[in-house]
Amino acid sequence: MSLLPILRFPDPRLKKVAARVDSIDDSIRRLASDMAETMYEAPGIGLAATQVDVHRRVIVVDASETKDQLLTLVNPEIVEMDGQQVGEEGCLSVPGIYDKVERAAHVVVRFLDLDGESQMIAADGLLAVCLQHEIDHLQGRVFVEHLSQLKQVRIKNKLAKQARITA
Ligand code: GNR
Ligand code: NI
Repeated sequence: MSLLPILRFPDPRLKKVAARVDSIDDSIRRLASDMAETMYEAPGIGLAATQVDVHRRVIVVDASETKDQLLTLVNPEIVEMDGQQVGEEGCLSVPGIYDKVERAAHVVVRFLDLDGESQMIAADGLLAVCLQHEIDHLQGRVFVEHLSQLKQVRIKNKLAKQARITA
């Protein structure tokens, strides 16, 4: 078990498109376990492999109050989406920044579990938001890219200033 360092926006590595996993081996299981540990420690409700600079299609999520509903999804794919919801989002790669993003209200996601079995999950509310947010990361998209260009410039300036203060 180890904590993994999380890339910070606008690191260009956050733009990489992750490759699908074709065999679930011990390296994928170790990655998933380290990602879960990193997510809980942060703390966050989801984490995509992209954020820890591993460009494979693996995400972990736990949007439960009790933090005991870990889901590990390999090769997640949205197979159904409908409705809309707008919620305040944050991201471990964009610390201290929160803004409203429009997402589908309901999604059905197909994925492989760590035994390589095909599974489906239907989600709405925060879990649906989180799944869309994480699957975006695997495509190289960070939530701030859903915001206006002006807001993105302000966010980059704010993060650059924070980085100077903490340096
Ligand atoms: O911890 C997180 N909280 C969150 C809140 C609202 C919408 C999405 C998220 S995901 C985020 C963790 C993260 O950055 N995952 O990529
Ligand atoms: Ni994120």
